Amino acid sequence: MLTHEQAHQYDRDGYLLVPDVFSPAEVKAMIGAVEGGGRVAEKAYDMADTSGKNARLALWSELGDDIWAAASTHPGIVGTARMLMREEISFFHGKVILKEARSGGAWEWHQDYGYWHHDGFLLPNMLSAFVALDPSTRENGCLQVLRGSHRMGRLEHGRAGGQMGTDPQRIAAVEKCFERVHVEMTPGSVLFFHCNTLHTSAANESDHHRRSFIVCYTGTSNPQYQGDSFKTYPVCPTGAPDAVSRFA
Ligand SMILES: O=C(O)CCC(=O)C(=O)O
Repeated sequence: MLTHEQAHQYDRDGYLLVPDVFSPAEVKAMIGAVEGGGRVAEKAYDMADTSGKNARLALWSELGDDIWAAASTHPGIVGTARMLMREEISFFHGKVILKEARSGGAWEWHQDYGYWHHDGFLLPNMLSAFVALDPSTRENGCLQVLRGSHRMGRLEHGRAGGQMGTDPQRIAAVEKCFERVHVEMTPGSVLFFHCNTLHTSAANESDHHRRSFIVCYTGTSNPQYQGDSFKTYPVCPTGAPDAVSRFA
């Protein structure tokens, strides 16, 4: 159950870290699914950072019917996301980020709404839930956020390697005004962050993988403009609390 203080923190900071949403057994099952093929193997591709290293990810837009669907509908995530967004929510997409030991590339500074605005979403009432599958540390390239930066609204994004990033000059100025936080996470914890929160992560130079599952939601009332019509999304179902471990 989310406290009033946690909701306030999210509104103020643009992110909220919730420990131990998933048990060690559930994390082990998700790691098994990363290593065992299935959706992750089918969908994985590289995304070059500005140094030419590759951030690797597998992304899908269908909720599906596997361990990732169970994780995306986990009551600890869906219930919290719904309360943080103050409305009914819909599943937008899920992705596994494979930042592998010694090879995983960086993510350039960006806002998720920098991408999703171009997908036609009219409102920045969207959120990501980042689930740590390995310990996520400074050494292996944990997520970094600028605390409170969501309050600036959407910034312009341009090409940054194979990614989209915010203008480096603008970021240099913004960084002087907002605290940079390295979000170190234990496996099973979840970082909820607003779609306009600026975030980045460094390449993984360490000997330890940094893998994560990120599930993204949009407010069900958020219109997505597509050509001359609007796409609507069904309300995200809430699954059974133990659904993830059933895939172990
Ligand atoms: O996993 C990371 O380090 C960053 C991923 C990210 O920013 C994204 O998928 O938008």
